[in-house]
Amino acid sequence: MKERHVLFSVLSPRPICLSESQMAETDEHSPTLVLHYLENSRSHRILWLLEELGVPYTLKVYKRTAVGLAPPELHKVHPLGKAPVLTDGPLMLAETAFIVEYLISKYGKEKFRISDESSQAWRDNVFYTHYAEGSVQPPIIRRYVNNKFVNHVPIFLRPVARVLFNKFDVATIAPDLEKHGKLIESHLEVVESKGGWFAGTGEDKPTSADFMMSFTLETFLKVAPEFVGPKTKEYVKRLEARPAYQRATEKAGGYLFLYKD
Ligand SMILES: N[C@@H](CCC(=O)N[C@@H](CS)C(=O)NCC(=O)O)C(=O)O
Repeated sequence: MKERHVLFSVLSPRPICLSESQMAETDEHSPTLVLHYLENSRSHRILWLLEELGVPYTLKVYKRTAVGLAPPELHKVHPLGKAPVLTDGPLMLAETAFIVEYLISKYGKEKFRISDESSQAWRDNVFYTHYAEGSVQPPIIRRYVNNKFVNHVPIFLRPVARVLFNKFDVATIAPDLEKHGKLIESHLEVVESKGGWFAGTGEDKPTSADFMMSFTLETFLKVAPEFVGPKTKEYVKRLEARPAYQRATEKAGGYLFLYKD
């Protein structure tokens, strides 16, 4: 019996199954990558990765609504209406980390991959790939949303709202962010002599952890620069200086979270 590959589709009630020959066909005729990109968002990780990979893709940029949410058109693309979403032929992929891993595994060849699964580099890469969205992004978003909320409170109530939110921040969000800032800084100190990227492979190559941590650190710097160490700042500058990163920013028509000293 022919081997079958089970592929992922959010919209399909059942997984899509393609045979070997169908897989080859899909690859051959692939015009197929479409990135649904919400402005100033996590989508920037994927745009940067696509530019690094040098694969052809179509970019669809969506503007945020007046209150900063995704527009209704993005809800037509995916049930959650969140970005990024990537389609590759018949496949629809959501969740940044999944998209990053999918792209690197399908299009990365030796680029951006760590083959030795028993190495510390492999473990660090997997850890930071998941840590980005799973652990450090939530307190960053909490502070970002709180700040936004306070600025939308009617002006005469704003001083009170500021005091209340500040109390909450000092008690809960700030200590968390401080711990994350220290962990990241000390890790970047360790990998400094090993290529300087999150996995510390010894080579000058970003891996999935770096694509994931890019938006995370940029937003960290925006909302809590007081907890971001010097090595982390240097790291963000270095990734933003890469030609592929700059092409990504240009194609997106700008990006609000670029790091400014
Ligand atoms: N964990 C998801 C989060 C997706 C997400 O929340 N995306 C934001 C952009 S940064 C979004 O689409 N926000 C618009 C909205 O919620 O309406 C991922 O990593 O893809």
